[in-house]
Amino acid sequence: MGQTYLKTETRGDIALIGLNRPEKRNAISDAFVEELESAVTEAEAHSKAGVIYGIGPHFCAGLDLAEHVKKTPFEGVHGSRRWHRVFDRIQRGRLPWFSALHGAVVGGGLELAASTHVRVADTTAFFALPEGQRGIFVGGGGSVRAARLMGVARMTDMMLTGRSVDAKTAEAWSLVQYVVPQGKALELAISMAEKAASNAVITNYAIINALPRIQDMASDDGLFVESFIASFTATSPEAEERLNAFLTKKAGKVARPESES
Ligand code: 1HE
Repeated sequence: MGQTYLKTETRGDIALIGLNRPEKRNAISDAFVEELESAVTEAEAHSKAGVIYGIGPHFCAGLDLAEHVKKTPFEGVHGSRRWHRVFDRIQRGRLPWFSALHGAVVGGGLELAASTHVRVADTTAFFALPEGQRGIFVGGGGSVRAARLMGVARMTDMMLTGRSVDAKTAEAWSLVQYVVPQGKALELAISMAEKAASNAVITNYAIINALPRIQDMASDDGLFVESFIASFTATSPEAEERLNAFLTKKAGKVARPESES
């Protein structure tokens, strides 16, 4: 399939997906989200981790409002469910996804970022949920994912007041895990994706699929499920090989944090 809204490439084990509609600030239309789904499917077939980033001055301006004004209510439901399907494929699929964020990360752009597993913002990034001003609601999973990341009180504030928050605040709110100088987010996201790609595939799968589900369970249920996943991963041939590599001093030790070394 030819690419209209994305620029994709493979670098070793890493799939890079660039949102590539800069003239519309990477606003996401129906065709755009479908192209994203195809790119994720392709990445799952050939890569071990992925990075999503924005091309142009912003990461993503969210829903394509020009397309949205023309929708009937039922088309809107289908549209939202399509976003859910694609973003769920990212969050609970086969690959760990890293996002590199700069400029506007707003509305559906924030929902897309929230479906990735590790978010790296540069200092130009700003975060907002302008749905209140537009007379709409989040429809790309934000009420579940973004609310769980930052807490429902902060999300309620953002949606009611139109508050825009900077990268440092987003980090303090757990909306992003890293803040780096301007222009450095993609580099860090790629280097972390490379690290994740070197993990055991089964462990990565368990991390991205089990952790969010266990979060939704009662503690006792979560602990029970954890035991099965722990045993299933630890008894895999790959785990045996990796454990023996450590015991025979062929695998690296855990490093101290850089600031303390
Ligand atoms: C768009 C969109 C869009 C820009 N849909 N066309 N999202 C929003 O409410 C955010 C709306 N956008 C903005 O506030 C600003 O565009 C930005 C802060 C992101 C960037 O500002 P700037 O000065 O760099 O760009 P610009 O001049 O505002 O926009 C450039 C063009 O992109 C312009 O079109 P042009 O034909 O006049 O050149 C804009 O109209 C166009 N554009 N954003 C369509 N979003 C699943 S539910 C999710 C719900 C939501 O995502 S709600 C939030 C929607």
